[in-house]
Amino acid sequence: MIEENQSLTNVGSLKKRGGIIKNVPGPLCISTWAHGYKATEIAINAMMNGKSSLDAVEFGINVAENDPNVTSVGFGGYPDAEGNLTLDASIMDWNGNAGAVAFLKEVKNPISVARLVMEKTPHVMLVGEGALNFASRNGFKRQRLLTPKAEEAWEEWKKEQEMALDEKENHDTIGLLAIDNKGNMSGGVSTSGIKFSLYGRVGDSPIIGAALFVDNEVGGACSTGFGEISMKAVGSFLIVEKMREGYSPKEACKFAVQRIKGKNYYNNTRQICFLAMNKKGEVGACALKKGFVFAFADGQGNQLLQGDYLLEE
Ligand code: SD4
Repeated sequence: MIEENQSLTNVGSLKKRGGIIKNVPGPLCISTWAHGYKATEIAINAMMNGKSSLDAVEFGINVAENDPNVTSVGFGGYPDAEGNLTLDASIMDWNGNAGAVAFLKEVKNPISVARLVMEKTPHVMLVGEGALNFASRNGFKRQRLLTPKAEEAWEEWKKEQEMALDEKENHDTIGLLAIDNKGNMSGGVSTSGIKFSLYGRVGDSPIIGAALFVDNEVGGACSTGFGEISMKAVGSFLIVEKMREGYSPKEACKFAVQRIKGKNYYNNTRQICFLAMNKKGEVGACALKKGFVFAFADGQGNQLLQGDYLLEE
């Protein structure tokens, strides 16, 4: 396993590579940001050992959720403006099944709860206290998730109160898409949301079609960044539908970001990033602004790549 800093200096460019093509079937996965590297490592190993893409998505995302240094996911996530840490997640499998939780407190692994919602209930989403009760009934431990580091950052922010919403250094929601040995695709997203946002705010991550969409006939997409943008544009669904029309994952992500840029949400100051993979194993990524990296892993290894982007700043 390589350190995050080390992997960042090794980052390659998807643009230079012109996209990656892998002949499926065969395990393959992609995940957002530098911490996606550890997640894809776990996910690819699981699939190499015969696990399904759904297991791979859950296990990979659990890695980021359990890591206190990933401050936008699970344990160690930064809280909202009132100091509450609430978590959102969604998951989809190759049969079009979907599960999600939003505004979940005190449970470290929202992606696993989302999976349970998908598998054990007729519903797609549980929120807040209901989601917490459901998780508790199903054996998930309730625990304090706010770390001293996150609490200190919140205290600091309260003192400053410079901005109502502070998205600096806060882009590390995890999204992961995987294809297993059988050629089945699954995807998942997990986050603690935009730090210091209004109490009660839920972003795109638990919204099927916004931060996540998988159609096993076509492919899948996920988003990270300022979730309100992806919610307004229904970004991941849009990308999968463009791939259905014949766009490559890279072209489809770019199409979505171009549309978003044209809408000029928030004067195009806030970052939004999309990652997609089709059934052929082609991969693409595009962000509004520079800086989006993602991990790509197959049977041959794991690498960090740079996504395309439309704006330098
Ligand atoms: C949200 N999309 O809650 C998430 C935040 C995020 O990287 O992706 N940060 O809006």
